Amino acid sequence: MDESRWQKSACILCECNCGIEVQVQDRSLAKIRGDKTHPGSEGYTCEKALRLDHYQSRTVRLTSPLRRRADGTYEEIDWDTAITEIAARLKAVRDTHGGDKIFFYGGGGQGNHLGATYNKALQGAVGAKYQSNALAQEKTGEMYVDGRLYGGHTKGDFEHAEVVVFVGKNPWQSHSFPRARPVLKQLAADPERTMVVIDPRRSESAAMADIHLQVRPGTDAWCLAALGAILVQEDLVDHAFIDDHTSGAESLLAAYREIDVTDYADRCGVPEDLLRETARRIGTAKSVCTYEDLGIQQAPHSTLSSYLNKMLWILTGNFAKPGAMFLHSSFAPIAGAAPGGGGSRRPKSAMQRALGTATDLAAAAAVRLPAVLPDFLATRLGALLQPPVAKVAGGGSGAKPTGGGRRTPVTNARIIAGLVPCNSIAEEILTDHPDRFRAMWIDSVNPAHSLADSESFREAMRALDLTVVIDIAMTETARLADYVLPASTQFEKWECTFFNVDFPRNVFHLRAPVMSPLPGTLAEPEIYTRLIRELDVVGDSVLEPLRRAARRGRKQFALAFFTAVGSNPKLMPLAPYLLRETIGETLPEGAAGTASLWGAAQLCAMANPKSVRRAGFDGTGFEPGDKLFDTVLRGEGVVFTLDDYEHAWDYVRRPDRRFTLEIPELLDRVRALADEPSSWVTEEFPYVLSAGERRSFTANTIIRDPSWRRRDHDGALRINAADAAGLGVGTGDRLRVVTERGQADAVVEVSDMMQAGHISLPNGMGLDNGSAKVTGVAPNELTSLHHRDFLAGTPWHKYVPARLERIDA
Ligand SMILES: Nc1nc2c(c(=O)[nH]1)N[C@H]1C(S)=C(S)[C@@H](COP(=O)(O)OP(=O)(O)OC[C@H]3O[C@@H](n4cnc5c(=O)[nH]c(N)nc54)[C@H](O)[C@@H]3O)O[C@H]1N2
Ligand SMILES: Nc1nc2c(c(=O)[nH]1)N[C@H]1C(S)=C(S)[C@@H](COP(=O)(O)OP(=O)(O)OC[C@H]3O[C@@H](n4cnc5c(=O)[nH]c(N)nc54)[C@H](O)[C@@H]3O)O[C@H]1N2
Ligand code: SF4
Ligand SMILES: [Mo]
Repeated sequence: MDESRWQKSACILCECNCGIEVQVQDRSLAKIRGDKTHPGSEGYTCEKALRLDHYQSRTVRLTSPLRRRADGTYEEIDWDTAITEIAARLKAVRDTHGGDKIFFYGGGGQGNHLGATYNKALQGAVGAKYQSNALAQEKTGEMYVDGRLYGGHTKGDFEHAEVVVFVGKNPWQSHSFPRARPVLKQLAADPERTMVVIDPRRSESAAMADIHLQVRPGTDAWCLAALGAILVQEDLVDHAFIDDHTSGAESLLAAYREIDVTDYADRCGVPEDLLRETARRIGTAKSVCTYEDLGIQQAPHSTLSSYLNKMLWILTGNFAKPGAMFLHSSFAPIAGAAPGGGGSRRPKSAMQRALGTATDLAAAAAVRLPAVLPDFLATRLGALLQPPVAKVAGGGSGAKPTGGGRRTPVTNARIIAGLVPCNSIAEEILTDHPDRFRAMWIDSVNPAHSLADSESFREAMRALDLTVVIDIAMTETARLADYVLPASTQFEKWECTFFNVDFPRNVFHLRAPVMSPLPGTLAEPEIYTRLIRELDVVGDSVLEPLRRAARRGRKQFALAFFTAVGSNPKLMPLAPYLLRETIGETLPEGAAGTASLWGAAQLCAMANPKSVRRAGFDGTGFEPGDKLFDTVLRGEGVVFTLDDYEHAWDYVRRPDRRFTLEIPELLDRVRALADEPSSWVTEEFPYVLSAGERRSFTANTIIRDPSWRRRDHDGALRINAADAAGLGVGTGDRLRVVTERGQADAVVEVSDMMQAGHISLPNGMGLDNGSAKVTGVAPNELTSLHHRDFLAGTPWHKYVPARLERIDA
């Protein structure tokens, strides 16, 4: 490999995955720049991408599978031994307790989802039924609301909106949409446009905003309810939109009419006049979009706040037009379907097309399709065709409005989007209940650091019969596992993410490796493939005909593949593995692991035929999917769907394409706000600690080398000047933070960002990198499991009651 050339890749530090170009020298990323040809990021990166070599070559890497000894130390074992032993132990758990007792956590981080497709296949191979990942401690409340309202994920057109509302979101630091900083700067500079930020803290974004609603921590529900109430009471709602595009508005509007705006303004600490000015601006703008994030999703009333936030743009008709909100396509699901399920017109017609395609091809090839194929395509394949958050929570025709859905086996917690609430995981394990989980499979995540109440999680891991971690480093979680499997980094293998959430152009980027794998490591697709082979769940009688078809050509393969899984639905969960073992063998050297994306590309083309065709992938039958797959294999960012603004309606998963506004269990909560307390601190713990703020040098726990941070090296505890003076401390001093669950010492930064009574610590700190030295506070040593949302079970990381103590005493 010519190492001085620029190679295309992407940043892996947040879900934007900005396109980058790198030069490699001696296995390090010697030069990094933004990729101007990338259709999403267009050359943009933030300062963090330029420090990616701290991930690639300054992480103390794992280079051999490790097995835990009885005394808690680890010994190196070879890959064959690891695969054989782990497969045997998985089988033992499955045969003794049932495959559903093997719990899967993670599967991908901010940059690596390719392995997750094979992780799903392993779940299928052992008969697992329960899984989760970080989305179930942030996004499941919003997913629930999205599922009930319209059955899809929404995003905003921030580049063109006249009014943008950020709710508990600091995009200057955390990004989450392409080219966030230039977009924010333009918004702030344009006198015709208004930026609203709802945040108790004067964040970088709040400081740029035209309107900053500086709520008291945790009181967003009152703030958002008051904004909606003003829209309704001052008649700023879009009646035509409500009449034409929604159902169930009456009870919602009635609830808003009853709200005492003056009282709610008082409760959230924002002047009533400012709330009225904001609501009027929202109610009269040509276009409005909103972005909600952790500030409400990890705070009291989070699911309710998501509902109230969405009403701001729905009541004002801000959907499917420039500058407004939209639903979008997805290349592949990032989470599963969940309780309820809306009647969906699009997937069904997509299935009919798929069936038509298969039938035509069968006729051409003079093959008889199995009789079960129509049924299969209408049911099983349909589930796969759903976008990430479709069918999240009922609504639509035939679905129970309560969104009953699946529950966890021990604590009966609600499973949303197929994910067990993160705060329930330890509780599902630390019990005598016969249905408790017995084994845990952990990949590309660090739950012993990222889940609330780290001590409970550590106990849970120790209580299990088998724990396996796949990671590149010996993390806080890996150190508790029975087996640790070393992965190649995201620059040493083919990778991609399914964070493809844009509109009207949606971008998918499959990245090629920029260097060879570190000896001893394997890419996840290879790890899973070896394990599934060892589990021996698919015989050669299935694989051989598919291999032969793959050698004959893509069309023949497509037909054989869909026919095989159609006639034997048990093969469906194993589809990524089948593809890897068959069509994977026809792909360029080292790229066999991308085979699952052939299936994803086919399903994407079937689910979004017009949009995929508009993006340039045309033809009949399986051709569009094949073309899409071949194009992504070039290793560049690819626009895979192209829409017009009004096409956003096509993504609404409802037979009548109407939004279902009434969510009874949340409406009850809206009404209850009038009489509820709006503060949860106590005399013993009088401060609100936000445990896990995004700063210029935080990136979850992806970079372990502390020297990557150019600022805020210690991860300071931010505190308001009056509070600091009261405690007699200044910047650089240390304070002890004490919560009901733990305590930690932190370096103080007196900051005018903070309001009195509110303190904050950054996320992703408290890691070591192979030595005992740890920098900063690991936030979840301070958080508890029981502080969580009533409906989604999402944690209150942003609202941890705490007290501060001087250390010198
Ligand atoms: N630099 C950087 N960027 C990242 C990441 C990272 O680690 N570092 N992580 C990525 C990930 S995984 C995610 S999920 C996103 C998260 O992105 P954000 O949600 O934007 O990140 P946070 O800083 O955790 O929280 C946002 C804001 O919520 C505010 N907040 C605290 N309490 C409340 C409250 O009660 N009400 C309101 N309205 N606001 C409150 C905080 O002051 C903060 O400014 O960032 C992504 N981007
Ligand atoms: N208190 C508090 N807790 C929080 C948050 C908060 O704000 N406050 N934020 C929450 C949020 S929003 C999120 S998203 C989570 C994030 O927390 P997690 O979901 O646990 O994810 P990461 O911290 O990103 O961990 C990524 C892991 O993947 C490993 N890794 C990197 N590359 C590869 C690879 O190619 N293959 C494999 N197998 N592994 C790899 C890294 O070494 C690291 O161990 O944290 C959550 N926890
Ligand atoms: S951290 Fe996020 S915004 Fe910054 S370069 Fe990486 S992907 Fe882009
Ligand atoms: Mo996140």
